[in-house]
Amino acid sequence: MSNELKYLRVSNDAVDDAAELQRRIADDGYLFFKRLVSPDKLWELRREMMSVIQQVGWLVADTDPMDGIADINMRYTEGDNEYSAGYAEVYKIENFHRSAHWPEYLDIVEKMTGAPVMPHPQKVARIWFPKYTEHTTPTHQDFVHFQGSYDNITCWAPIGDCPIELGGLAVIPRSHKVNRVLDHHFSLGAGGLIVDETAHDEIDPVWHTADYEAGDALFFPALTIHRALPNYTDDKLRLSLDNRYMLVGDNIAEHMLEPHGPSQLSWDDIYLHWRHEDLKFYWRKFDNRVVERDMSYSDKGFAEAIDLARAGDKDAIFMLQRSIKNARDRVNLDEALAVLNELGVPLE
Ligand SMILES: O=C(O)CCC(=O)C(=O)O
Ligand SMILES: [Fe+2]
Repeated sequence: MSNELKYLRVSNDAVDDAAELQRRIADDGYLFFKRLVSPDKLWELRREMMSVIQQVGWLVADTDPMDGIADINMRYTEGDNEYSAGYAEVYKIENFHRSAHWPEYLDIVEKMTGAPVMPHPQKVARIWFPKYTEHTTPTHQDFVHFQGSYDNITCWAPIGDCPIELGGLAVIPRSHKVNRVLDHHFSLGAGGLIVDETAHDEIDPVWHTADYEAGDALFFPALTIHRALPNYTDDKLRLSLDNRYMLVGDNIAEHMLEPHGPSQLSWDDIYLHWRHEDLKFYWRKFDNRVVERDMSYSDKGFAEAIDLARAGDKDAIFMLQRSIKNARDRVNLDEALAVLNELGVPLE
């Protein structure tokens, strides 16, 4: 592993010791387990998801879908309509949603929080193309995206093996101790918001990650600073889960009751061909407090992008072009168009 990256501490020795897990997550701001889930369950999920990914044309035809060999002419990401078209097919897979409810994940989140928990309705899969590194998920705290409560726990898990070069997740241990949401700024990467981890004296910006294997899982609360590593492989897709868990009865932001935005689907679209009923609208049985989504983080990012684009920043111009081309970020679309016209840059 390179000098800048250290290995995550493995907590398998404490899986049955709730008090110790609570101490470690409070101190380190994360918990990492090897093979928390039987790898076979992940391989099976991978087969199902990668087969759909091949059907939508993102894998090289006639290769084994398990190898995840990407057609690199098809590099798309969140925010592109082409990404949404493929992601929607993956997002309909019942077992993908069910995986967030696997008892292995739920039990350990209950132990580390010491309370009854449930998965957020919104599940997230990431399908990451190789050599598309400028779109890599930048350094951030999850609260700006998922909101609701600082007590939410994210679970990041590769669907298959994910060695460092495939671009897994990295965290800064103890960074949650800042105990507040830091200033995030415009970024081209997924989520669109970045924080400068070096700008805060309280944070020692040492990044920790792993050569992840199928079944491994990394958990962290909503204020822990993290990012994805770039996918430097020549031709491999990175496929992973990042799901969120909440304390039953806690606050949940309204958008987390909806399917993940890039899927562009409604729950009825998603449920159309499901074989079981138990997970359909399961959250309605729980008495959680729904709170309004706070748009200030993304609004600020967009306003910064407008200013940066005016100053000629290529990433910001690209983002504005993309939001016009995909014409669904209705927010501020007119402003984006005006800036590009002003600059005389083409819309694509
Ligand atoms: O997998 C990624 O690229 C981003 C994941 C992430 O930020 C998360 O799990 O919260
Ligand atoms: Fe995140």
